Amino acid sequence: MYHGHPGRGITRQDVACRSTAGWKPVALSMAERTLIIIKPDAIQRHLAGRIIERFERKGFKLVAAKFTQVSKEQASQLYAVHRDKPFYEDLLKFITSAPSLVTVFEADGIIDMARKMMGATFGYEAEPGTIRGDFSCSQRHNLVHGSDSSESAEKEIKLFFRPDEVVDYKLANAQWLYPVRKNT
Ligand code: RTP
Ligand code: MG
Repeated sequence: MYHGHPGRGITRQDVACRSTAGWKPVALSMAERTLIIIKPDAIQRHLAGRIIERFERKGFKLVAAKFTQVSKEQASQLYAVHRDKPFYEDLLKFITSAPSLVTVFEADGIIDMARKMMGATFGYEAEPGTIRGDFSCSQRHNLVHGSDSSESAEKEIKLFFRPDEVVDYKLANAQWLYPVRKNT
């Protein structure tokens, strides 16, 4: 029986199964994934390492990374939902203007956790303690992108990575990072 994040389907790496001995963890290979882009402003401001460090420290598992300049085609698909917004053209110009570090991280419930860690969209509104709140005052130059739903994550990861570029491996310390969540 699954005891992961509510409403997300079977996505976590460690799930609980009932046996005669009670609940015990069982390994599953597909935890939730998200596309995190360390945007051009973060690279230019030498903040990539500090941003990655926050996600690593939280316990997210890095499963893919690519240092690349986002193409117009990739950007238009990434931000397709904003096609009709007044800031769309400038947003595309910014995200394609210089290299980004495109990554995929994995953890149960990662999409919500990563968005919280990133903070509100505009740097000047983001709470201190969040990435944008600590390092950005800007509306557009907000350092980091994170998928906003599992459907978006699936599409966005495919925009940047072939399936064999997302690496499936075992984290040696998973048992310390991801204790089984039980029904409360
Ligand atoms: P992202 O997609 O980059 O992770 O950011 P987000 O979900 O927090 O924000 P979203 O609403 O998806 O907006 C995408 C990017 O567009 C720029 N933006 N400019 N009114 C404006 O000028 C405006 N609104 C949004 C930001 O760079 C934002 O990250
Ligand atoms: Mg967005």
